[in-house]
Amino acid sequence: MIKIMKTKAILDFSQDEFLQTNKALVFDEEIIKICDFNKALSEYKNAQIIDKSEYILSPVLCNLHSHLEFCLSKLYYGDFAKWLESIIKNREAINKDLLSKEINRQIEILMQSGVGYLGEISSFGANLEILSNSKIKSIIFHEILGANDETLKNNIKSFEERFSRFSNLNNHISLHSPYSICDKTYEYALNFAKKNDLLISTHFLESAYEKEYLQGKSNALSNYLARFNPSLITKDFLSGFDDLRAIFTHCNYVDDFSIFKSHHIITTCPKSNRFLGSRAIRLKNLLANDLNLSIGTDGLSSNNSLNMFDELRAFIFTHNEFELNELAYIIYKAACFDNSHLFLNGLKPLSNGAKADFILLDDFGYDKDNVLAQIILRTNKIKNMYLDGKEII
Ligand code: MCF
Ligand code: FE
Repeated sequence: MIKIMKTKAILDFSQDEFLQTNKALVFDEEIIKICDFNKALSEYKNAQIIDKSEYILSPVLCNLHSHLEFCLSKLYYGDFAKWLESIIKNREAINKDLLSKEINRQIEILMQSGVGYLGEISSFGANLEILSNSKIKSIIFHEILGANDETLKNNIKSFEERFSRFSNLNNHISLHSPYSICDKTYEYALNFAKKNDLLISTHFLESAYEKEYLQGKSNALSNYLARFNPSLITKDFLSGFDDLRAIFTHCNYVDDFSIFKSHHIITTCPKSNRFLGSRAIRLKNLLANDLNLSIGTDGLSSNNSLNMFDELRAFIFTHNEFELNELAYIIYKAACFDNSHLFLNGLKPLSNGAKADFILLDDFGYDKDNVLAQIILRTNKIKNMYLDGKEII
């Protein structure tokens, strides 16, 4: 059945005038169009009318990097090397039932904060069944790592089993990071991505320790990693990613972003970076290279909340090199528009034929120049979420 939703305004980032006031959205399972309410009424006489004229309609938010499996981990914050040691120690001691309950609770928190699209790293498969039954739309990045040939051999078996466990999931790959792999792990992951035409996600230059380690220097990270008998990769880490649909998370210690290709996506997790003792991403350099920015919460393993509005607020506080309203536009658009094609078969959010996935937000009564900053600063929960044209919140 066709529905006409009357709104206060629609945030349509395909337009320079992104704030489309007093518009209606016409949709069924998919978006039909955005137009004036009266025009919609006369064109679709039998449509169901939904009055949301007090609210602002926005595409759903996309959190492109999370680790729900680590949501019970109690870890050391403030120093990346100590944090890594604490997460590896903590891995064994997680109760399965408690973990499943908490993953479900955290998905609810994500959705209540507007997240309809989730890029989820799966390290050991504890999130798979839950996400295969969840209403949230997810891309699963199955993780592979292995610091030497022997470890890789064992890890491949588990990776391939996890990868094909749920065929209804949107299964892709994550190569963990440059410091947790050897040449064979790197080749295996990149070939697997190429062969199966997959998205590939990886953590890259997150900490100063990592950068030094890759330069062959010794520090607290290299001292800790030594116990895994690692063989450093001999290739330039980025060289194999040129033709891949790759997502690089963190990149805090990249200065020159021309090392990436224009189809690459860079995800930043502002709170995680602050909590693990890293500097913030050089956002001006990233934007100067016209790269696609995306935003992630990371897991509760390096955060205190998976509420996406908490993350957007933290973004504003950690990037005071930008004027407030300018930054609000960049990050809100990054969160709800720039990467959503990954979940929409390549279509843009709210465009004709795209799935009718959107949220309704309180209107705080500010004009166009200020509306996004106010939404980011004042929103804790959304009013409604529609996925595939159905109200689910
Ligand atoms: O993004 C953060 C920090 N950087 C790297 N890894 C993780 C993050 N949050 C969770 N992780 C996981 C990662 O997926 O920690 C483990 C991996 O499984 C560390 S290496 C065994
Ligand atoms: Fe991560």
